[in-house]
Amino acid sequence: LTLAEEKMQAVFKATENGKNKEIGKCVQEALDAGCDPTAILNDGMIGAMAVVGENFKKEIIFVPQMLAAARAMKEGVEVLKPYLATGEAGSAGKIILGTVAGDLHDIGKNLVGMMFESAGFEVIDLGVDVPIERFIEVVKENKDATIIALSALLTTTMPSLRDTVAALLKQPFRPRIKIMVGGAPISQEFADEIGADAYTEDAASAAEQAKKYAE
Ligand code: B1M
Repeated sequence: LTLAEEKMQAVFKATENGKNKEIGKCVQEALDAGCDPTAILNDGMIGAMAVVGENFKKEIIFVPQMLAAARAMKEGVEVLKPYLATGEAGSAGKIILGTVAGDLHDIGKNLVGMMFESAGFEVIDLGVDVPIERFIEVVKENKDATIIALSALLTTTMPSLRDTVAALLKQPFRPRIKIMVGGAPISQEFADEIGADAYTEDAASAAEQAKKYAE
């Protein structure tokens, strides 16, 4: 193994094993060894999360370990952030972002928010488990917002995403708002079915799509 490969593996292991005190150092060392920041995110941390998810499904690990891995990933992303997000936030427009009601997963959403900011958007992040009424209230309050971005990570919260989109479509503010959706169980087909304006697979393509809307 080259030094870079070794450091990348250390990031993977620290994420998988939920080493939130060590991950920052691992990420920094991988950067110093010349690893590409996007590769550290995708192959290192997101790759490790896929293994964590698989091991959870097989009941090799349980919720506490999954939570620890999530914490470690968040710490790692903090170190990586300056290398991934380079743009100046605020000039491209305003986006309201959140994970739908019933769903507590926020790592993907946070990456999407980071990429939006990097693409020049101001992001109002409402967090996780966001009730439909809250989304509506915040869109009403922010008359200059042009995009609402919804994340859902569970097959069991796909109906919640559907309901949120349905409620947004009925609002008088609908014409000024584009509705973007995403998350692991979501597909283009599902997005079309529920009437969302756009589905994107990952954080980088979400930012690309938002930029197209802002043109
Ligand atoms: Co959860 N969980 N979890 N979990 N968890 C999954 C999602 C799961 C696939 C694991 C598995 O079984 N293999 C599974 C869902 C299965 C299903 O839906 N059928 C699952 C389950 C079952 C659960 C619980 C029900 C477990 C339980 O309690 N029995 C429970 C539900 C809690 C709830 O939400 N109500 C639960 C809880 C948790 C933790 C809280 C412990 C923790 C989350 C902590 C946190 O987020 N702060 C957690 C974790 C960490 C995971 C896994 C391991 C990792 C998720 C993650 O952060 N991935 C996950 C398995 C997996 O994903 N492989 C799993 C990394 C992240 C970067 O990817 O979020 O997919 P992701 O985001 C991607 C894209 O999806 C996309 O961009 C990102 C990449 O650039 N994207 C968008 C996301 N949002 C977007 C929005 C867009 C565009 C793109 O536009 C608006």
